[in-house]
Amino acid sequence: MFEHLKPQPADKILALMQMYREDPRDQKIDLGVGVYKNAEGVTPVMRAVKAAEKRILEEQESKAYTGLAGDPAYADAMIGLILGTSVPRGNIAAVATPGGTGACRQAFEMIRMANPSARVFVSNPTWPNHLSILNYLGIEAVPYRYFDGETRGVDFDGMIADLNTAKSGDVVLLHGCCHNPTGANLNLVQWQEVVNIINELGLVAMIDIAYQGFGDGLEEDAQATRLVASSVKECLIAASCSKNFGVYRERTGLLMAISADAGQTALNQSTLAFLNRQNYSFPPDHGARVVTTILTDPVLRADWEAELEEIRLSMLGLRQQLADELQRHSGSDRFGFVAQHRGMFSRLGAAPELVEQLRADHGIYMVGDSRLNIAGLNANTVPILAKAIIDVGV
Ligand code: PLP
Ligand code: TYF
Repeated sequence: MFEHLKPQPADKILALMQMYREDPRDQKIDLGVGVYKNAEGVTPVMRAVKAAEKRILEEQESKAYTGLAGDPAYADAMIGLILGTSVPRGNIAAVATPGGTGACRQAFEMIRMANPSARVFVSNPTWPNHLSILNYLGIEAVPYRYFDGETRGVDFDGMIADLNTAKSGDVVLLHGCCHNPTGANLNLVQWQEVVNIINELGLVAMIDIAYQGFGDGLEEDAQATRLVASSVKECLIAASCSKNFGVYRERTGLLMAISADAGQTALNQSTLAFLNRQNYSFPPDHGARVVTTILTDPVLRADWEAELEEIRLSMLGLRQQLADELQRHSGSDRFGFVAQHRGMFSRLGAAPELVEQLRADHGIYMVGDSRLNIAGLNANTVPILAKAIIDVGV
């Protein structure tokens, strides 16, 4: 049987991570995979996470199964964090999932179950896993214009024109904040226009939110998601705690299905539980329990929010420093977009040969589409990167 297997394409981001590890040079800089690193290059366990884990270790009395949806307290806490009070709780079905990837996967399966002919409109570019999972499930992905290669902002006219080609029942996948891989985001006026199209054409909104708190702040980063969730008829939200709680390997995510018709919620909830059961029965609990412990304890929550804010501000500081250095080296404002982008990533808009030259000649690793992870930098490496970017001729 196994001889019939064919090699599958590798994940380019994970392959780059491996290549970096194998590079013997001392001066190498890793701007690849989207993992937060502090100025010392360490991905720390957040203080509130450590404290919550200690408490769980001391107080947890059972590791018996939770439920197919995970612990309901986790869903409640996460719904509060992401949606606030923008949507009545009775309209929201929710299940814990293994990470944001698991939430995306379950969302796509639910879409296919409900409407096998639905297409999913995805930003061009988007997170590669969106495309590979859609492809694996046999769901048609339709790219909509998103990144403007000239301004390095959003090509909003192109986006609107492409979304207007969607048909009733199609799904529009949007990044709730901190777009991966570009760093370019819509403003709230533009989000409202997207909502109008979704409602006019009878589309289904799907939001992937993996970086809440990494852009403009916890509340600010949730605004677009709240706007969409409270204004459309049907909406899926795939959320990840990997980044904002730093619990990457614990696999902690949540999938919500929101319906303006509260009567639909019970069926949505049982469908999500069914999908969990088909794929892995019970979702992972440890990370979810840590997150619930933090969000429901005022002291831990305040400490988590403070540390998250430090992380956010450190990335903003690095963005500004990089933009300033690039301005100095290039004598122009053409890299100003680096300070405008939000989240972990910026897409430089450099040709693949130049990205390769940065790796080969300077030991600087960024993803082939010229996405760089801002958190991979520190105050000492920013000038090195800026000089290298100008030297190779970006
Ligand atoms: N969605 C986006 C856009 C991402 O960048 C990520 C990456 O971490 C995820 C979802 C899912 O992350 P995880 O499965 O590690 O929670
Ligand atoms: O885009 C990133 O770098 C993160 C991490 O298969 C990631 O989202 C990358 C690839 C992958 C899973 C997660």
